[in-house]
Amino acid sequence: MEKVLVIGANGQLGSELTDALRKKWGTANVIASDIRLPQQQETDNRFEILDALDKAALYRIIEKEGISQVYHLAAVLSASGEKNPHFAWKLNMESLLNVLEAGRELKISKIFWPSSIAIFGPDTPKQQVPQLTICNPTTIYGISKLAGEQWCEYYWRNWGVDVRSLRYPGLIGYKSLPGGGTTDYAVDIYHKALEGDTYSCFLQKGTYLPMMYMPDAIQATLQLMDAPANSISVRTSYNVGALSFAPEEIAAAIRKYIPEFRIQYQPDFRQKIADSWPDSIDDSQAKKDWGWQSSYSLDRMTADIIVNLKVLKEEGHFA
Ligand code: AKB
Repeated sequence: MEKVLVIGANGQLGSELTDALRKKWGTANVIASDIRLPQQQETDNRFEILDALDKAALYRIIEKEGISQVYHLAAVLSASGEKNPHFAWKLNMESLLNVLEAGRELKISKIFWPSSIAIFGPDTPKQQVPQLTICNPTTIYGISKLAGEQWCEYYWRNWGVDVRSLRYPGLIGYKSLPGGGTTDYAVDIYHKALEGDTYSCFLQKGTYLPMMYMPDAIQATLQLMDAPANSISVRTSYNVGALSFAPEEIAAAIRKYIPEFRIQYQPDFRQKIADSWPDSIDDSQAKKDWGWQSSYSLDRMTADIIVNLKVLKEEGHFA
């Protein structure tokens, strides 16, 4: 039985991954942590306040709880990172080094750390980006993720720390609101559609980006973490692909359920970030090594989100 610590558990990915880990390992064996308490919490759920930059506090929790797996999700994303690049670098890098050091010194058996398609830049091929390619990211978030990937491989190679990673595309979930990303429009748009508003999109028509529905992201993460160590040939971070669409295509998918929905385009500074990223990802290595396969099309994801988000909104979530 594993004892799991999730760092950054209140975030969009963190909240859903923590639920999945609780189902897998049992509520008592999963400790969620974040810099502040979650807005809602089940009484049985275990939670610790943890600043990911506080190495001593991190070590205390790991030792007190006998933690064997850490999922380190806390990060400043691409759009927020451009507003405060030095802080983004500090949080993203120092917190990762704290966790890797804990892996080495406290002998944690497995670590998960997310990378991102933000490691790619304008020199990267646009279509079906291979696992190994030119990166040259232009955002501080992308630079920190690319450096982080190298640190992960370094800890594996030199000290055998079993750290595993995925280059997530833009993640789309309906259970919580995203914060600070460039791909966030693909979450906001469903909220606006259900509120009966016109959506003002901060990316322009024709901006294709790699995206993934949250259940696929959770599935990929659990599958990677369950894979035998000798099947993991990539110790930087795996390309994982699922969807690739532009704003007008997600709007058209929504209109199948809400025909009166309208979108308008008002690109801002995030357009430049989106333009520096690829359109689609070649994930054949992940398929070969640990059997990755996505399940959701744009239409299937949209159907699922519209039904479930409508219920959440009627129940007063996000009010
Ligand atoms: C962002 O937009 O910054 C993130 C990412 C692609 O990692 N969603």
